[in-house]
Amino acid sequence: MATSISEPRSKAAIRERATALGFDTVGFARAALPERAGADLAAFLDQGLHGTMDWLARRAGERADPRVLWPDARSVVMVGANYGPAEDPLAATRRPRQGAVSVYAQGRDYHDVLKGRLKTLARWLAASGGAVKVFVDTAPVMEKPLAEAAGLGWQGKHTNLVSRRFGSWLFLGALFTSLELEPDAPEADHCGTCRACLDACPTGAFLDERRIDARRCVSYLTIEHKGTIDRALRPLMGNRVYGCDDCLAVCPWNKYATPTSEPAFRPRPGSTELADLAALDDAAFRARFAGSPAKRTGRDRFMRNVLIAIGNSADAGLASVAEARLDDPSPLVRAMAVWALARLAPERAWHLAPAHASTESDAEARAEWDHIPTSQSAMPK
Ligand code: B12
Ligand code: SF4
Ligand code: SF4
Repeated sequence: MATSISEPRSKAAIRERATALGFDTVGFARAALPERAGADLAAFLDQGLHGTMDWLARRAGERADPRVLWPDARSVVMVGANYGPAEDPLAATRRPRQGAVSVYAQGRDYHDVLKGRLKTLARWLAASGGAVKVFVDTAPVMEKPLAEAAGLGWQGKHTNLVSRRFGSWLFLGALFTSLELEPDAPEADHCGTCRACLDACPTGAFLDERRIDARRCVSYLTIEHKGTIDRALRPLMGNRVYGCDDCLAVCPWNKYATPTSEPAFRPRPGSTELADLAALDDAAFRARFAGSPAKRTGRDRFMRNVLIAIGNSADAGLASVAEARLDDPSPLVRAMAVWALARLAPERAWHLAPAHASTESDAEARAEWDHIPTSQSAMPK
């Protein structure tokens, strides 16, 4: 049943409390989405643009309507946390001997940081009546259209929320409540004729304005996708080993952004040299990325990404690093090591192919060996 708001849980008090907890922007929306959001989600899923992210399809009804997810919900408090980088993220994509880790994954896991704060806010709110639930990223909630409705920003042509104050760099979180709170005015679209983000995508993942084919997005490929990566896409990924920021980084609204003041979101120390990353075994990977979003892929998928970056480095000095992974316990890693070696030192790969191909037990890793020409004259010069 809906509850009426009474002091001290006014919007001003909620905003003040959320700000004191470290959120940089706060807005209010009804617990409802424009019909378009559900229709767009259905079209996205019908066209298979979500790839293997079956979890997006599984609870689409709840995603498209907050009241299906939680019938008591009346209002949504949307919060944003600024994770603005101190350095242009594109600079990292121009250092081929290093792996570029996207800005959101360089610090502590934002899920933990935001959820902890939202839970504190929720306890405070619930203490004087009204039920509450909090969500960050992983629940079936469409956070971007809700944030747009709450006035935090608008969904730019790259589909992410853009803020006039923080540019592309806001993490989003949602607090659903049974309280009736006056919604804020939605933010208008300020993209105009700009299309910088659409043109910046290294893999051509945008079908149109605000329509993304996630299967081509480097963020999906490096984080969500489990197996080997399409041969045609590998060269386009450059040195991006975890996520991608290109479409976010080129947005002109970033000129108003400021580096985050939250220590948890600042880059953690640790080498990003590809040679060092490629040397991580399971235990070293866990130690290096404990508490970071990057731990999500696990060592083998991360190593797949590192080997693709090595293959794209055009640095023959890294060929021995790829060769050292040819006998890795993970077939996925072995497969990408073959690809990387063949890109950097085709002759060496050709010499090793007969022995390895005949003993390789994994079909996908063997298929990578099979791509190496059998005749030396067919080798690239
Ligand atoms: C699935 C997902 C992904 C997938 C799919 C991306 C996507 N755009 O959907 C992948 C793995 C590729 C991904 C990548 C990234 N993600 Co992500 N992701 C999500 C997640 C879990 C769900 C998003 C979703 O519902 N997608 C479904 C599709 C249908 O939604 P959509 O693209 O927004 O589609 C809308 C538009 O098409 C839109 N639309 C709006 N106006 C108009 C107008 C017209 C004319 C049309 C045609 C359509 C249209 O309608 C649809 C619904 O509103 C959210 C968290 C959450 N629970 O919301 C985080 C989230 C969106 N991701 C986030 C981030 C940070 C990223 C990355 C930047 C990470 C990185 N650096 O690598 C990249 C950015 C890639 C990109 N350009 O989108 C943040 C974004 C914060 C923000 N400021 O917007 C979120 C909100 C997580 C969080 N809590 O902070 N992500
Ligand atoms: S995150 Fe990178 S790959 Fe994905 S849509 Fe944006 S620019 Fe393209
Ligand atoms: S880069 Fe341009 S088109 Fe893309 S979100 Fe920013 S303002 Fe909009």
